[in-house]
Amino acid sequence: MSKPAPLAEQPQDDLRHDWTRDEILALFALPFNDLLHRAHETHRANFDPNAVQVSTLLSIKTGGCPEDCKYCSQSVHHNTDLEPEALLKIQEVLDAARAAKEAGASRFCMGAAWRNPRGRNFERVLDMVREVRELGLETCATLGMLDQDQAAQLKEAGLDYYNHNLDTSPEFYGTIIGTRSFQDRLDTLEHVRNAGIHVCSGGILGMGETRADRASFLRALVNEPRHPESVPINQLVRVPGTPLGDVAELDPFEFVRTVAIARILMPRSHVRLSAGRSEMSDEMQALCFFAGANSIFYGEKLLTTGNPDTERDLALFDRLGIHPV
Ligand code: SAM
Ligand code: DTB
Ligand code: SF4
Repeated sequence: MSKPAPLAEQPQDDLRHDWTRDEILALFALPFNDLLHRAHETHRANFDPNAVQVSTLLSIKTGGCPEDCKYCSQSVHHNTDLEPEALLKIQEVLDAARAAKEAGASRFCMGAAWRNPRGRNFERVLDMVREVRELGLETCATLGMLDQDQAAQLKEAGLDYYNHNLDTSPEFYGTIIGTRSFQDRLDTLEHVRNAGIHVCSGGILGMGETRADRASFLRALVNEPRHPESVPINQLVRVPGTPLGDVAELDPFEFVRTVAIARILMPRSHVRLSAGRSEMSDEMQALCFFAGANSIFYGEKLLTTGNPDTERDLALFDRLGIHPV
């Protein structure tokens, strides 16, 4: 039997890329049970409903970032307690990748607090990608903006996924980030797609955006030329010292609704229940899995903030009959 085409090349001709914001708002307006039922049916039709993909994150270069993203602990524009660190050595990254594999992760995601990668540091990241892949892990990186040539070099090194989030709606974007535009982000995603790397792109909920913004954010994702293969939905981690450090909490049901609608709009994408799980109850996470979330970040740390202990996650999987993949 011939090998199936890589995900990033599989046809999406049967999937919609022409959603309007009003159609998406109509999904938000459905009674909660009706919405969850529809999302779960979509989920079941496309995935094993009891399988959750697990990736482990490592911050390979921490803090000192010139960008001004208002949510971020790593921006030089904010006064957080974070100690900046230079780019890690390859050996340090490999040790962490081996440990992640032993703990059960199938993908290893390397994050750097850069506007964009450059020079020798980029060469070192290419080596990291090559060597992490040799350990038998899928590779993912999030390094900021990429040009076409950099995306091609990452593909050549064996990068499977590139994470670059739209973060929020085009309308709300400017209140959150001033140093790079929404279009810059779309351009990077185009370079990643052109290079044949799987796209991981999503955003953050709970930054003070409206429901209309959440609808418009999902619309921007789904109306891209291809649905991203992976869609991280982060709940804002409110970091003291950032401009969003004490923004009001989002209604948890609104978060679950957004996950459900991401599942309906992008039926074959992995929807990742990303940052913010430490603040979520087990019951809320279970609702998100029912609504169609089927991947998580696994391991005690995200990039600079906490994530549930692996024991808690494994116990939750066990209680729910979920198996990690
Ligand atoms: N510097 C690169 C960039 O921004 O493209 C890569 C790393 S950046 C930390 C990756 C993503 O993490 C951001 O786009 C944002 O969506 C998410 N993120 C960062 N800080 C967060 C926070 N406090 N709460 C939730 N998500 C956050
Ligand atoms: C994504 O969407 N979420 C991850 C990953 N992509 C790189 C990062 C979450 C960061 C949360 C805040 C922190 O730990 O610094
Ligand atoms: Fe820098 Fe990324 Fe944080 Fe923005 S989200 S400040 S680009 S590390």
